[in-house]
Amino acid sequence: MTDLILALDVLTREEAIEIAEKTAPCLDSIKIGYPLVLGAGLSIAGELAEFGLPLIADFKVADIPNTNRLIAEHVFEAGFSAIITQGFTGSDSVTSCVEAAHDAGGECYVVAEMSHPGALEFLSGENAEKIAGMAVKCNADGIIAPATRPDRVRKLREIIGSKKILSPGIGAQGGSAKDIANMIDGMIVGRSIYQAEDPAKAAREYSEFRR
Ligand code: FNU
Repeated sequence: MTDLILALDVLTREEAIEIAEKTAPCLDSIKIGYPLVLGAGLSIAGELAEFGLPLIADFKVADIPNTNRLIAEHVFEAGFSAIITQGFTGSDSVTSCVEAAHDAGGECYVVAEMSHPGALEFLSGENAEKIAGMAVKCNADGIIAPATRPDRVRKLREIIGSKKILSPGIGAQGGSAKDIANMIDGMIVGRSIYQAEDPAKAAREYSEFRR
């Protein structure tokens, strides 16, 4: 299964609800992070959860184990069903997030390699592969890997086996849904849907790449 995940990085509650209403029928889950939560408050999570889709918290948590756990507990209390954590902080910090997620009946995804060009400076190659291996050992539910670099997704898939890969970078960042969809478990698409003239139509078009 390749899900379609909307990255809902709009800045107000009104925009968020409007886009969610238009696109929800074509989505498998919604991902929000700092742009919307800082704009609309954490209560937006509960409101979006009412659409009945899993809600992913993209806070890229990157702290010591105790702080990671405190953040994760807030996230799941707020109505999220999954959390994204950075992996470069190491296995103790990642384990703390994974355990907090599983204790709450949720999931935890670890960023292995980011999708933007700057990721190549510190967060790719051998380091990304080490993070992917660690994510498996820490019992994470999956990793985040770049749709902008299908060759890297292929390499990271070899490391993580059947764990899930959620992949941002499709559309606005140059990645192609067609090229990547059959290699991953979730296509994360933001601007190409929520900034489209007709977001419902854009979501419908991306949903055709679901497997
Ligand atoms: P769009 N995102 C990303 N690359 O783009 N979480 C990563 O490596 C990563 C992410 C998020 O470009 C980004 O923050 F780990 O408008 C945004 O929310 O389609 C979304 O994925 C991509 O948005």
